[in-house]
Amino acid sequence: MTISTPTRRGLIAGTAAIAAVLGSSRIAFAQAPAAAPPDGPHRLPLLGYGYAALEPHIDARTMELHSQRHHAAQVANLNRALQGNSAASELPLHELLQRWREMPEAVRGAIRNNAGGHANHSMFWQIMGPGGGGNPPAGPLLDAITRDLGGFDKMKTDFDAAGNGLFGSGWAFITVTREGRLAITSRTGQDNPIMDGLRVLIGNDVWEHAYYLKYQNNRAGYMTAWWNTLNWTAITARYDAARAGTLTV
Ligand code: MN3
Repeated sequence: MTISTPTRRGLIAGTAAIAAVLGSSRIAFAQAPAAAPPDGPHRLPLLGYGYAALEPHIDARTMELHSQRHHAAQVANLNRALQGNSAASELPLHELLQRWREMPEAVRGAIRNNAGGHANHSMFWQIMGPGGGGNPPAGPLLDAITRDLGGFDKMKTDFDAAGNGLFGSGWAFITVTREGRLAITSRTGQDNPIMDGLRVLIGNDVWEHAYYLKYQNNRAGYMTAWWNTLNWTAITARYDAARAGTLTV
């Protein structure tokens, strides 16, 4: 069946909203290309904006595939890995990440990769949005960027260097402490600083699936353009939550 993108997007958003009310993951994925996941505690979050909202910096097709195929598969695989493990299933995602090394050996790798990917992508969708880049940080967050990262421009340069310096797939991050201190770091695969007891302010996905359709092998070009997608209102809320001790993933 061929239907227009806006219609299909509406169906996905609508069914996901119904599923949120009914608590059924099967309904959430009924119209999505990804296979229906096994029942489990984790759900694919809604983007909160359309697939085309971040153009021209990130194209609509990439956003659709990235969220509805790549992220959806990680949620499904995480739920599958947690089947039969009621204790781990009850853990909030950030606690599961902090304790992945304690998981049964048979599912430890799957939990590490898919819980990491679920957290990373959930953060990633949240910190981007339409009209990004036009409302730069101010107040305590800007003060912290100046104090800890040498200012806004140096932050961008050093963050992009961290992402461009990764061999293969991974993420660049800015971590934030309970005291509001910031630091730039990176991880390979779907690992993240939450696994080390830290919290993430922002992160950029430098797996090729995040940029290859539009940028091909030009990771640096993608990373430069990505700053134009950031929703600094959402990021400031994350900063405030980190200092209040309520930031999770
Ligand atoms: Mn990704």
